[in-house]
Amino acid sequence: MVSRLILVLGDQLSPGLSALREADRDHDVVVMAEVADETDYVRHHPKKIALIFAAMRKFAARLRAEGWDVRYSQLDDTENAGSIVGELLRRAEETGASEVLATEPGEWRLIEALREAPVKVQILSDERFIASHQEFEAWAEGRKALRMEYFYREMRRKTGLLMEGDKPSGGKWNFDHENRKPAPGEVDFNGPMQFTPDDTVEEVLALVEARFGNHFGALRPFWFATTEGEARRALRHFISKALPKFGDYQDAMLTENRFLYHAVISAYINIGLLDPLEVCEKVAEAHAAGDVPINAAEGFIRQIIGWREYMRGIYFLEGPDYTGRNGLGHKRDLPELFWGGKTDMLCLEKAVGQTRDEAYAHHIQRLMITGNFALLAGLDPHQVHEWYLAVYMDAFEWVEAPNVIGMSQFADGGIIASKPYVSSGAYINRMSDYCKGCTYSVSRKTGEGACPFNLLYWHFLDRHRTRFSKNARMGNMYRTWDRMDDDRRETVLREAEGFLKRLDAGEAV
Ligand code: FAD
Ligand code: DLZ
Ligand code: SF4
Repeated sequence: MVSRLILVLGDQLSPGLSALREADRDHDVVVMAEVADETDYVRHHPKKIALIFAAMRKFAARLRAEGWDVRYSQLDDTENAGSIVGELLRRAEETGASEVLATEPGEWRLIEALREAPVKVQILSDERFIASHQEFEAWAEGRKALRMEYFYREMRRKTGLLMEGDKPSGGKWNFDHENRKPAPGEVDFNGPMQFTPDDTVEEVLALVEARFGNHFGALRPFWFATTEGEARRALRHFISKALPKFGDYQDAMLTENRFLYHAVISAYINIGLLDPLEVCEKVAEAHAAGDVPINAAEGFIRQIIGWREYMRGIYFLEGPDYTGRNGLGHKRDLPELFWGGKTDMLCLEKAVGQTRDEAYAHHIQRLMITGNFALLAGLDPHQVHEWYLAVYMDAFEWVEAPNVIGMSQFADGGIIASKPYVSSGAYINRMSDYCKGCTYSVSRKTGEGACPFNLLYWHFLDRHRTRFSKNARMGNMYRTWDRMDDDRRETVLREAEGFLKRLDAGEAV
């Protein structure tokens, strides 16, 4: 007699998942399902769907080998109900189970669907994180500003990572000011470890090609890790070959190098193939062994126990309406260039092109190229959010939305960022080699061939003067703008308007 169904979602592929730990292998049945509702709620990149399906199928095989009864539905099964709740109901009828045990999903949408399901569902906490919801709420309680840095220090104390007693290793909590070197001339890292597709992956690739070949994004070559073992090898490769220089070049961008010294493990952590705390422990060990400098180890660990945990905390603290926020009232539709439409802006063309090919772009490309452009141009933050959720292989709403709505688009009114992440072309030129090959001229502020970032930057500041001119961190920017003579300011605004009109008209810009 089957007692309960144990739901395992496509981003819950961890052997230590709370629902599996609570389950009884002899009486409970694991339910895993590839379903149209999950592939279609945004038009996911084909590589992302393939990664999730391949990793799901292999995780199901692993559970079966460990003695679990797994009912797995493939997307093209004729009986497939098309949604997670539909599949649970079908399996309940099939097995006679009357109760479901689930680990909390990473999206309000699915949490609500489970809460409203016409079957009893017990939702357990997702314990694959360092801070529980209650801990984050307690930290946030009564604070005027929820700054990541202070939360991060709590997480350092809690985990003991890079701590000497109650003091941070190296005498400082944060080595960020050592992590802003511009793009290096040469990169002595060949990129993330790549894996040749086996039969399971090939089967999934054929399915995804047939069903989702018309989604934005290249499916092949497909080289991602799809098991815990492969993901661990990819992590070891990163730690030994790239991590020592991760800190120095974290913010750099290069036309011919898509990965620089980045780990490319976010998707593996987010779907459960790697455990975030274990990843950080391995990094701390490499530092203790003298193989990795403190600025790299601290910079990396901060991203995971700081930013990643903090983003999740904000998502669950702020509630289901977070993705609808639009604090700056931006309404412009996402232009075609985000879907690979022609543009002369080389930085954007490269960031979007790489996203199409790899379902990956690193942090500064997401923040200071596509995100910066979207914010300066006043794009509707919800459309921007849906774009990021669709195109990146690591995108799940709990981590994507705070990064996009909060950090990148300032649409949450400043909960996450104390000032908007905006820049003119000068920043992009300093941190990358894009401008050298661009049709636009980064040094031109107005006139024929002037870099659009230069025009839009001032247009943004000018149109949001009431909101930002009192912000202490933006005073210098407004003073520079105010020092320009009237004619120049007028020219900048007129040319920026002209650019936005061409964008709205669907012209290639
Ligand atoms: P590395 O640069 O090597 O960093 C190491 C790890 O730190 C990452 O694997 C990731 O787990 C973690 N990390 C770093 N920065 C962040 C951050 N801001 N938030 C959460 N974790 C972080 N990350 C996602 O996992 N999913 C997303 O959907 C996502 N959307 C983003 C959207 C925008 C607009 C921005 C600015 C950032 C977004 N990020 C997102 C954060 C970050 O860009 C990615 O985690 C990172 O690029 C993943 O590549 P990597 O593994 O090579 O990371
Ligand atoms: C992203 C995704 C996709 C594309 N497909 C599935 C699927 O078919 N079955 C499944 O269980 N999960 C999938 N996922 C991941 C879910 O969308 C994810 O669990 C929720 O968004 C919560 O984070
Ligand atoms: Fe981008 Fe402007 Fe540089 Fe061209 S000149 S690559 S548009 S920042």
